[in-house]
This record gives sequence, structure tokens and C-alpha cells, in this order.
Amino acid sequence: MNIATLPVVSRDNLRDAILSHLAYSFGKTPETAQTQDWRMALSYAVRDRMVEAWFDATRRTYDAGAKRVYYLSMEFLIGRLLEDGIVNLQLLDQARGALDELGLDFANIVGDEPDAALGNGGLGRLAACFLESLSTLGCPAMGYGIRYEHGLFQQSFAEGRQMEAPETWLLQRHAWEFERPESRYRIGFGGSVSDEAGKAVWTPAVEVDAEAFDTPIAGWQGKWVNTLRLWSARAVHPFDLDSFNRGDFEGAAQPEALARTISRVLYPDDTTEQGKELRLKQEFFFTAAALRDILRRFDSEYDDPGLLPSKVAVQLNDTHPAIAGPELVRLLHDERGLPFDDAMGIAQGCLNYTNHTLLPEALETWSEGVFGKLLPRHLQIVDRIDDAHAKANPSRSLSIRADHQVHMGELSFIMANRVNGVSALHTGLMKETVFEELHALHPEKIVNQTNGVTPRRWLLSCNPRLSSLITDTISDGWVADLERLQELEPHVDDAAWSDRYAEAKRANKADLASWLSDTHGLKVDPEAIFDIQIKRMHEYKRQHLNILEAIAHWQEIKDNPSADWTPRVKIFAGKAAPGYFFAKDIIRLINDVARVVNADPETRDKLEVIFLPNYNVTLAERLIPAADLSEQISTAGKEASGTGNMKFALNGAPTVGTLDGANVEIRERVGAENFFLFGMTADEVDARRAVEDHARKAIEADPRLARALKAIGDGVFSANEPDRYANIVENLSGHDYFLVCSDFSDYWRAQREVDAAFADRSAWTRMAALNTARSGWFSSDRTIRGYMADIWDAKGLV
Ligand code: 9GP
Repeated sequence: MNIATLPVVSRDNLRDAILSHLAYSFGKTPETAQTQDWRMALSYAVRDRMVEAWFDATRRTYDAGAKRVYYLSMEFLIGRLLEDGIVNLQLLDQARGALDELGLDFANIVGDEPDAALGNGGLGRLAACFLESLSTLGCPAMGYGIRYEHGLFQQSFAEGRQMEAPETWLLQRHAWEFERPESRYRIGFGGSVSDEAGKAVWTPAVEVDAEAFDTPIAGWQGKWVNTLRLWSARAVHPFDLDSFNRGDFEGAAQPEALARTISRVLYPDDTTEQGKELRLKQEFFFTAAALRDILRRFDSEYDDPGLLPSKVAVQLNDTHPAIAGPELVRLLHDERGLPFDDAMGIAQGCLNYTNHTLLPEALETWSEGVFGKLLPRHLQIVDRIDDAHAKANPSRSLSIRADHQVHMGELSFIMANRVNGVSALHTGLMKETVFEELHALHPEKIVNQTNGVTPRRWLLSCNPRLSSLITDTISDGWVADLERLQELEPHVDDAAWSDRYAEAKRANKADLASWLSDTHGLKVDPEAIFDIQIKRMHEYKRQHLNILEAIAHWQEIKDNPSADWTPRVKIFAGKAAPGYFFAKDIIRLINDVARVVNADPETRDKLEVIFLPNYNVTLAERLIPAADLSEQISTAGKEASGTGNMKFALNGAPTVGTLDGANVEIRERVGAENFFLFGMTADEVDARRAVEDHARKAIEADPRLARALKAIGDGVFSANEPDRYANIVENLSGHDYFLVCSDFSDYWRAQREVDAAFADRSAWTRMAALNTARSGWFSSDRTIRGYMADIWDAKGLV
């Protein structure tokens, strides 16, 4: 196949391409074009530059007979793609120049793109970083997920309370996708299973079509382009003609409406079990479509299913696609006639499972009733898998089906060739807790792959000032080899270099300050410590520990306003699952505290509290480069890894944190003296929980904590409704499962150490720069190399 090669990208031919798309793809003249039209035209012009490498990657994969990696994930939190594409194709100067010439502002055009918020938090963002690294490393791979019409809800505040509105990214045309109406698979649900001459035959009651939409994902320098294939649900028949002809227009439209429900909304939830039936439908829908697509591609090259494990590696991102186990067995056994044991063995050779949390409510279970109703044949297969496993491992006491529930963690483990955790601590805890018995039976299965983040988005693109300084200092090899940041280390004691590092941070903070002023009317002092906690709202992440400390700090400043306080701006952002009322109360409390504290003339220039609405990838890209301090304060043992912690460290914000998740490894690498450690270890957490009245004892021992809690309980921050936070106070002084009170005193101590350290600016800059220089290991390129070597046995082709 020969395709016309696009000309080398100069500013002029990019400009011509933009004008050409404006006219011929969007039917607009420069005079009538709106921002959105220009953005679409630019996106198409950039996307065009990916297509040849995309075809080439496919061709080379076929030619090499290479093993392919398939990443199955309910979530891909990709955010915006335009700037990312421009940066990876190294078209920044040309794009800026072309837009300039057309009288357009680059920031305005790229800022017009809606965030593709197809994920809740860490798991979804990790999947997005992985796709980019897979392309950068030239690993033949494909991401499979759901093309949600509505991504994660839009958050706003009304009197401090979280309000949720549907997210509508697809109201505008999505510039990056290619619709593939020819790639459709019929997916069944429900119905019955009959025995036909000893063969199980599943006759579903309802069917929908899964239609593919492909987004090219270019790696660094655009040398390799993989595909993110998202499935959209469509009715088998777009409408019911009989109903329509009878004048029942509503009835006529029903099949399409029902089918579309499956891919309509992302579950606004990353840790709590919710929305039973539809959620299971979504999981089966995209997993079944992906497996059919994978087998179709495999069949086009090979005719021996026994080769599958050597040609196909499937990664299950958490338990959400765990139904892949029974479904792949069904496809091989029921539909292709392989003996059951062979089918199971082949499936086990292909599948791998990543666990992203030990929180019990997040290890999915389905009631047998719901599971059997939606997937009757799969329930039978689950039992056969369970039996086969029990037969091979007679000492096993647990099973996949227990207490009338189907346990997807157990199923995933048994069906996986490799099971991995996402930080050293988390992987160790997996072995000791949730998978203790299975690990004893299969000690080779569990491996660790500590998470990472893509340096292209999380340094090169989001922090151009620091990136230029790095490139000026060590040249640009770090972009594809982040560990080369170590070469910065000899410069941290060079005063002139340090000044440049500090200047980059200062300018980033000034930018954030102007943005806060322009968009939110907030005035902040760029000289203050920018102390940032941004992540999903959850009790284990302990945003309430942070706000309690802020209250105590405010009270202490008021006691002694003329003391030499280090000014601080505390910034929070994050969404709470709509049904998670405690987390929503914490949001409201933070907003109430912000209102009172920020209005206090006595403390205003020392402490400010801000909760920014609608946290998303784009907001993270804005905040992280401007951060001085990274809050990673989860109860030890609860945060599987974290990736925000890595982004902050890389961008020169030291951590105040517990020994949890990847914080442990960050501290090891950046050095204990460049990390503000506090709190109990995971073992101490367990021991502390066993202490009777631990919360009350902690409160009695710390008058600051007692006073802060009392202020909340007395309604200092909710004067018109003094008992608004009775629930929080009661929880913290009673059960306090996440040990906020027990860790408070040490957190307070660490924060005061931060104040003292920040007061010495050159020492602080050194610490920040060492965080950057020593965070190179946290690149998702390193993580993906680990998966390729230890889990997938896959090779890169660039
Ligand atoms: O909570 C974990 C987070 O610690 C981790 O960094 C991320 C990616 O591995 O996954 C999160 N888990 C989820 O989002 C849901 O299990």
C-alpha cells in the first residue's frame, strides 16, 4: 500500500492544512469560523500527521508477527489531546506560528478542547499514561474501553455543597476519533442456556451492537501510533417500524434508547460498589466486544488457537473486565469447540490482572441472581473454572462463588497468568491480605509494577519553563529517558542555575495566581507556599486531616498574629462520588472553612484556603507546575500507589506524606531529607486500630486537635446551622477508622517543618530541584518496560 507522503511540517504548510480543513472538512471561511472551527481544523491538520505512522505501525506489527498487547479498561482519563499531539509530534513552534499568522491565540485554541473525562481518577489516568508510553516504546498495543457519551460529572458548588451536572464532551464533534461503522459486534445479555447434543447453547434475550470508534495515540516524536478503540452501544434495529407505523413514536424509539444506555454514562465512582445491573452490562459489553475483535485479528493471521498466548497479551485493568476470563473460555469452548481445559489454559495464558486497590468495597462482587440473569452461561463457566481450580488445588478453602456472590477478584486471579500490584508496598500487602491463600498456591503469579506517569504530558507539555531549563542544562534526551534527570544533580548547588529553577517555579505560581484572579476572582500571594491536595474525595485520602490542620493553624495564627508565620495558600480540588455523603460533607466543610478563614482580616495574609471546582486533567496540568508542596496524606496501607504524588515530585514540589503506596518509593529515591514524612506505618495503623478509644485518646493528648474539632462542632464555620458537621465530629472522635486523629499531631509537626524549611528559600529550591532530578524513575516508560518484560513478554518495534 502506498499513501501520499505529507510534506514536511513547516509553519506554512501547517497553516495551509488548517485553512484547507476549515474549508473542506468544516465548510467555513476564516471570516465565519468560530474558535471551535479553528480548533477542529488545527486538530485535523495535526491528526493527519499521525496517520502514516499509524498505518506503518500496523503494517510492521503484521510483518513482524509481533505479539500484541490489549489493555482493557473501563476508564481512560485522557483529558485534552490537541496539545499533547502537537507536543509529541514536535509541532509546537509551527502550530504557534501558523495560528499567529492567522491572527489566532494558541492558548485560546487549545484551551477550547473539552476534557475527555472518561475516568474517575488514578486508574483511568494511569491507563492514559500507559497508552502514550506504549506508543513511545513502539509496543504493538490497543486500548479497549467504552465511548461514554457523558464522562465524569461536572462539579460546581452551591453554598459550598457539591452539585453535579452531566458532562457533555460529545456535544461538540470529537476531533480525534474515526468512526468504524464496519467494526460492529453483536453482544447478548440474559436469556437461557440449552443443551444441544451435549453442547451448551446460549440464547440471549436481548442483543445490542458494539460499534468501534478509534483514536490514534502517538508516542514521543510520532514514530509509533497505537489505537484506543472505544465501543459505543447501538440498537440492532435503529427503531421499531411497527410501533412507528402505529403512531407509537415513543415505543418506536425505545430499542435505540435502551441500547444506548449502556454506553451513556461513566459510573461516577471509583471505590464504592454501585449500580449493579447496568454496571455489569457495561463491563460485559466492552469486554466481549474487545475479545471478539482480538480473536478476529488473530484469526486473520493464525489458524491455531494454541498460539494465542504467544501472540496476545490481555491486561485487565482492575476487576472491571474480569468477565474476560469466562467469556474467552466460552468463545473458545462453546463457539470453537475446544475442550474446556484447553480453552481455560489458553485463556489463562493470555490474561493478566492489575489490582489497583485493597479497599474491600472495590473488589467487585456480583450477586448470583444478577450475574446469572444477565450472563447465565458465564455463571456455569465460572463454576467449571472454580471446580477445575479446586481439583488442581485441593487445599484451597475459598472459591469464586461464595456467600451467593461471584467474587471477581478471585476470578481474575485464577484466570490470570500474572497478577500485579502498583507499588512495592501495595504488592506486598496484596500477598498478605486479599490474595493470601491464592498467593500461597501460586507464588509465581504476583509481581509488582510500580506506577509511573508520562513525562511528555506531566513535565514537557504542562511545565514549559522547567522543561526548557532542563533541556538547556542536559539537552533533550530526558524526554524519552527520564532517568537522565539525574544529570541535573550536579547543578543544584550552582547558585545561578538554582535561581533559574526558582524563577521557573515563581513564574508558574504567578501564572496560577493570575488565572485564579481572572477565573475565580481569588487573590493569592505568589510568595506564599502553594500547598496542594488534588485527588478524588475519599476518607482514606484524608482531605479532612488537611482541613483540620488548616483550622488549627488559623487558630494559632489568631492567638499570635504578629509572629513570623510563613504565608500559605492551601488549594484543594476533587470530586466526591454523588452517593458518598461523608465525602460530600468534607467538601462542604472545606468550603465553609475557606469562607470564614479567607474573610478574617487578622489572618488573611498568612493563610488562605481554596477549593477549586470541577477537578480534571486540565486543572491538574495547571496546578502541578505551580505547586510548592504535595499533600499525600492517606492512611498508610490504603493508597495503592498514587500517581499525583509522582507528578508533583517531578515538577519540584516536595511531598508531605505518609509511608503509603508509592510515597515510600518516592522518599527512597528523592532522599528522606527532601520529603516531609509523618504518620503511622501500615503495621502501626493496624495496631492502633486495636487500641480502645484511640480517637478520644488522641484528641485528649493534643489540645490543638481538640480545639479545631470543637470549632467545627460549635458551628464556627456554619453559624447558620451549628450542627451541620456533627456527623464529621462524631465520626472523628468516635470510630475514626482512617485514624485522622491519631496522625494529627505528627502531621502538625511535619507542617511546621515545612514552614521552617520554606523560609530558607535557597535550601527549599535545592530540595525542590532534587525532587525533580531524582524522580526520573517514575516515568510510565519504565513501568511499561516492566510490564513488557515481566508480564506480557512483548517487544517494542521502534
Ligand atoms: O487508588 C488507586 C491509586 O492509588 C493508584 O495510583 C491508581 C492507579 O494504579 O489506582 C487507584 N485505584 C482506583 O482508581 C480504583 O481501584
